[in-house]
Amino acid sequence: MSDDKADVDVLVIGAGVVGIYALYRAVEAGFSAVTLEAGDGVGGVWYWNRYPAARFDSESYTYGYIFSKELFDEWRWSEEFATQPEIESYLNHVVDRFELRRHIRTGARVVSALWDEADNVWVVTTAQGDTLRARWVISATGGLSVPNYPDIDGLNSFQGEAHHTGAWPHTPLDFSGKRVAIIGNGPSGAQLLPAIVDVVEAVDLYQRTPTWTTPLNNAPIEDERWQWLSDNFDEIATVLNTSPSGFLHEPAGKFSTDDSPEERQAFYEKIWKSPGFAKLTANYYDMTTNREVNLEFCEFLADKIRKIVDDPETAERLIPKDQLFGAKRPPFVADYFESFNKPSASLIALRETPIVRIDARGIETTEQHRDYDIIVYATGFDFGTGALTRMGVKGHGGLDLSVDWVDGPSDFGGFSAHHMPNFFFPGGPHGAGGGNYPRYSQDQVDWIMKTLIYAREHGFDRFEPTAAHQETWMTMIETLAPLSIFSAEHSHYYGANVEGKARKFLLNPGGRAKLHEILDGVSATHDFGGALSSSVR
Ligand code: NA7
Repeated sequence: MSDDKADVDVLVIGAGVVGIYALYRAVEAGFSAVTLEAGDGVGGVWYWNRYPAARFDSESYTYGYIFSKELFDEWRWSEEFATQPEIESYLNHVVDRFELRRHIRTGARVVSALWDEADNVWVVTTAQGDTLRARWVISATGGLSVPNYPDIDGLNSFQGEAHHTGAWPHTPLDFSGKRVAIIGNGPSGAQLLPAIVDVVEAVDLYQRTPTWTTPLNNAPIEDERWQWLSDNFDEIATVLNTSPSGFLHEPAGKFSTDDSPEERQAFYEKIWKSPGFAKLTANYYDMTTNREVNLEFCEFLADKIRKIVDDPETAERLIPKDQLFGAKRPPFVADYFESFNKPSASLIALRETPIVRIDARGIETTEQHRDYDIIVYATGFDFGTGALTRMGVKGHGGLDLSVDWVDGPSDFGGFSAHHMPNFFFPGGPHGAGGGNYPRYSQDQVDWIMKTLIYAREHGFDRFEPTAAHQETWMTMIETLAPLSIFSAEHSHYYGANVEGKARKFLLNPGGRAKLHEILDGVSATHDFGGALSSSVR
């Protein structure tokens, strides 16, 4: 019992990468803490996304936690980019290693969170009807946690197996000899296709918008590499904690104009062979700001696709025609384009032949009907706001967060909102910048936890960003959003993939630098510019 009004000091919602970290920090700081997790196990996206070949495309040791050198040393990742089972094991290991499991209640989906003004607590209720009263709520419910299903006529009439990549069954699906449809070619669909193409009878990839998929360039982590990582932990942690991207990739250190046209082609070849996100973070400085340079790189990538894919018509359909590299979140996957050379794989270009309906047997496009045993929806998520607006959150005066955000989210720091006192949502809308998600969320959790500790020490029990704080933050977002590389308005970063969702930029275009600048400004005064107050009058 935290006090006579609250059952618990800190209530964390979600036991994914961010929630586990928030719980660890809360317990470490001496707060009483409970986590409510909807799934029957911990891991968040790494619990739900268990489709074949689901894996990191950030390097394992840069995505994993870096708050403990002991943890870093004792968990040896097998690959530069680990697969889902290994990641889920890792997160379970962390929970046990730091004795967090006793704080976590799984199978506890939050269905309402009501601010009780009189008692200065949140009253949080689960689907089972359990209620907890918490002084502070940290909703680590994830940016990519609510699956988005396409709005297709007859979707529920299919009689075969149908699964979303983000809500994959625990019993492994047997693809051998099956006729399979994959709808969607983002990172999830692109990972799945090469993993099943050799065992299925047939697999059709339904592509709406082509993507600039590039090779992941994964590798096992050999002893020597592991030793180097361990020996250099402090330097690595410093880079991950301070670099704009939260990655280790060595910057190119030059602009495109520093190289001749021939040198640029050689450089692009090197980039093609580099790991994961290095294609963005280690590319020319002006790759993300100079359209001509970006188009030149796109032409290089288009040539790669033409060389890889045997059928010229399929190759042309796979090449994005009006999309800069990085404007949509690019998949980094091995053997994606190569898969289309297998006799079992076909590409169905939905811009030419849209889906008309799904029926009991399969999918009908304007061109033909195809029968399937399995349909996979790799159609992404209700990004950023999906979980928060479905949780029945009501703040000051019963203000419903889903109503307040009907035109898109307004927030402060990507983790708090005016009218929602004592309610934090690290990793939420405007939380991530163009970089390594856990590193951004870690910054937010650290600031939240510092604030809670400060509040405890200085007699405050309320935190609510003022309207002015929120305006400063949102002005930054709106001013910089058009300059962001992720500014393709048709992407999920604008909410464009969800039918009826307001179009609003959902990342932090100012990155870590702006986040810290604005947070430091707020915490510079004793009461955080009026954000901190006491309910005791
Ligand atoms: P993404 O990246 O959002 O990709 C979803 C894919 O599904 C994308 O190709 C979409 O096409 C496609 N999609 C969505 N709705 C439809 C409909 N109605 N019809 C056809 N195709 C559709 O999700 P992922 O799961 O692949 O990746 C999510 C995150 O995981 C990613 O950001 C990384 O952080 C890792 P579109 O491009 O919208 O035309």
